[in-house]
Amino acid sequence: MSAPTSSATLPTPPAHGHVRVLIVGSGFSGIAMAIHLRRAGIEDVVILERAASLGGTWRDNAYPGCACDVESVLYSLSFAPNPDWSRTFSPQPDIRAYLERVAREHDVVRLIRFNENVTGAHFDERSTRWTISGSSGDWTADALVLANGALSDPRIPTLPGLQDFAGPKFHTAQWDHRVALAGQRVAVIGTGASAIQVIPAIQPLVSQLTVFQRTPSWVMPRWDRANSARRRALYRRFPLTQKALRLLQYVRHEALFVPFRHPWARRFAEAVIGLHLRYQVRDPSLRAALTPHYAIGCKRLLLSDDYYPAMTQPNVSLVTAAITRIVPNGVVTADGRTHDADVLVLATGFRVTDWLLAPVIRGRGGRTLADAWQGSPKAYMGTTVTGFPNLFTLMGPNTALGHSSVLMMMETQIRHVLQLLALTARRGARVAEPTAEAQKQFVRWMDENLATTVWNRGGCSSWYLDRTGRNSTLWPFGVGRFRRTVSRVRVGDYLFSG
Ligand code: N01
Repeated sequence: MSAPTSSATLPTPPAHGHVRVLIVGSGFSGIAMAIHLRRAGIEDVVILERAASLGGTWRDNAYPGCACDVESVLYSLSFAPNPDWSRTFSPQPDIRAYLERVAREHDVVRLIRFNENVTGAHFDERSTRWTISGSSGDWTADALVLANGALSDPRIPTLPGLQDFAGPKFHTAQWDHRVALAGQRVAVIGTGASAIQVIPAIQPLVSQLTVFQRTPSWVMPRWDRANSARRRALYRRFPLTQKALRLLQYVRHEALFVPFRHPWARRFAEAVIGLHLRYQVRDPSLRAALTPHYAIGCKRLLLSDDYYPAMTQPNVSLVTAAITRIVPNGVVTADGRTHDADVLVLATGFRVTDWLLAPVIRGRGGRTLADAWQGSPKAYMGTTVTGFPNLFTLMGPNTALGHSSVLMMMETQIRHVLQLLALTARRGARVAEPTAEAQKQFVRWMDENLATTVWNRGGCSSWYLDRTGRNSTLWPFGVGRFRRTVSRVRVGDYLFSG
């Protein structure tokens, strides 16, 4: 782990009152933002967290089998390498413990106000400050950082009869660990990233597992391994070895991006990854049902060594008929069959493009983010929004990736935020916001570069596209391009005032 930030005598922020920077959320983005602010000498910071502990998506997603699908050496904060990762792709408890440890070592836990749900925020043009309402009262802040994440609000499907199901039912992000699955008949709805981790983890326990698939996923091998004690000792003793591996992994992931942009490489990738399915699933009808009919990458490309083998087990059945309704004892499909179940697991994803805080964040003229976005989130460099001075959106519009670690994107955004805050102070101003023209041009550049990609044209529907049909989620290039584009603030693109 890295050397902690120097001073250990940070004052605890007031319960309410004024702070320089207020951060919403204590997941990876919120914690990293607070640490980087501290390192830049800005210690007057508070983090509002709606839950009772930190960790964001890695706190909430505690379903069996939950792990990161990016190698842990790459899925680490740049300033906090961890020689003790247990596996190549570490499981959720390790990732959550890592983030808690980093927060503790850098002394930012004391900045967090737990159980504080943000209910709204508005920018006061006279004082050039934000007023933020939490469940226990109000704060004011010079800058407001939204670090509340894209994968924090579960999408519960609107299936008729869902509320009538007689047994336990829960979303993967709200797993009920009190429910013993041993010997139960379990139905899993969904076959995305969460489902393919849950299914092999619970298959050996349950008596019957029925998997409801609407669209099959492309699944490539993960080649996950335990990190031996010797390997960990090597990383501890010679940190450069882990750094070199991180660099290698970074380059390999950047290469993974090629098939997403170039059809010839995509066809090659489809052929190679198709072999994984062919090798692991021998039954032709099951294999046919698991074969995707859209271009690889259109939906998130998944990694698993044990999903297909689990699907071939005698206690597992794959249902591809559409779900028509839920009844107290199971799931009814369009072919009229009732599939009995004692427990219902909703692996149905998240409300990624809905931005739940958008209707309650008010910028200049009282306009909300929801008004400004009209169902399609837009931000300059994914980070700042015209008409919303000193508002920062970590993991904001068009900053997600389908091929590498989003932590590198988020840390680049943080560099942008710090530079902009310093620049604002140097110019004797109080707030900064992108010009409408700069944001418009940036968004146009995103749209033009996404228009012909597999994410927009790959023949699937995915959560990358918002309800207007625009891809407001993904960055269309590699991580390196994001770093080069976003980490340096272009002064001419900003208006400074106050
Ligand atoms: O969600 P998803 P997820 N009836 O939206 C199906 C991250 N993540 O939780 O494809 C029937 O991918 C839906 O079907 P379809 C990662 O970024 C990361 O699995 O829409 N089915 C789909 O199969 C990931 O991409 C890790 O046709 C319904 C599934 O539910 C993101 O989280 C690990 C339905 C939803 O899949 C989301 O993954 C896990 C309905 N009414 C997750 N509604 C890491 O390792 C939905 N579905 C970092």
